[in-house]
Amino acid sequence: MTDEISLLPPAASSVAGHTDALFYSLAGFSTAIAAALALLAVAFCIRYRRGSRASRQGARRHANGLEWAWTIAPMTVFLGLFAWGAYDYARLTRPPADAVPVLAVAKQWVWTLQHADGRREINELHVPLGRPVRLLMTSQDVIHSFFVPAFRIKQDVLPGRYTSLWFTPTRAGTYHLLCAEYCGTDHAAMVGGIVVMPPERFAQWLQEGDRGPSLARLGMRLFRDSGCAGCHNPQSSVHAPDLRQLFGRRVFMQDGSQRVADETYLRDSIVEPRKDIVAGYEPIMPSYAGQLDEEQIGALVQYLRSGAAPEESP
Ligand code: HEC
Ligand SMILES: [Cu+2]
Repeated sequence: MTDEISLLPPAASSVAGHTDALFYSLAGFSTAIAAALALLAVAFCIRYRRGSRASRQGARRHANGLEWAWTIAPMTVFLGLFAWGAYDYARLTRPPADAVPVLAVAKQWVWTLQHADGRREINELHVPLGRPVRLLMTSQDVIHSFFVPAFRIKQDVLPGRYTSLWFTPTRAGTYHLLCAEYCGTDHAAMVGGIVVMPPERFAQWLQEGDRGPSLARLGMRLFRDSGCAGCHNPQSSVHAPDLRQLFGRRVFMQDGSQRVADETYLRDSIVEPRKDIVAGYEPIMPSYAGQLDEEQIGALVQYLRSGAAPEESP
């Protein structure tokens, strides 16, 4: 990292430049308008102070043109800034399809990060340079917030649901990972690092160290061992939906509503099966709340997301 003095930390992600441009523009316009108003106020105070000789002749009570101009001009500028911000924000919510998935579980006061291929990390996340990474995040206790200043990204991490965040790192190096939501006594110590490495080094790094089974594979085992397969296998005699290719599809509920089978929907189906009953089925699925931890639920979700192939692949 640089030791030069600067207003913001280094810009190390693909969105950082856009965010900075917006920030500086907003700061620039606000400063310009505040300065103009202050200058005018001071100038008029001096020019028309009591006892000054400045002419008061011909003062108009109302200037329509001026009123319109100073209402519409700033409104246009600030609506423009709003549109610009909304455009950037929308881009932040749409991860590229080829993003590398990582499961992040926050708890007081650590970050647990799990790569799809099974490598697990605490308070540190290794990522490949130039490749988009998508975090699927949840909390085991209170609200936390995943904040990487150098990437200009921040997202709350909530118990009981998934939020996500994506970024493409554009500079190798190590960057601060902070929790940006006061989450208890050791909140200030809930810090870590994002290590951005060239893709070849990253591939090598993934092979090293202790690795568990991949998330999808762990999910597949849980699917078998927790009894899901007993009902959901296509061969099962229980009348339960086939979960293969469910991910991303539109699902019809008994009450006539529709849901898209995204990660949060899958999570809800496992933890609160009574919340949304799929049309045409009996509400016989037991809740797994309290029986599976967030990592296990994350693994099941990853398995269902990957298409829920019943065979164990190597
Ligand atoms: C006793 C049988 C049974 C077991 C065990 C069971 N389910 Fe279900 N599941 C069902 C039925 C029936 C439905 C459809 C009714 C509903 O929505 O609750 C369902 C619905 C679902 C849905 C929503 C499906 C859709 O088409 O939208 C998902 C996802 C799901 N289950 C996953 C799981 C997972 C994962 C497990 C294991 C942790 C599991 N189920 C265990 C019977 C079961
Ligand atoms: Cu926290």
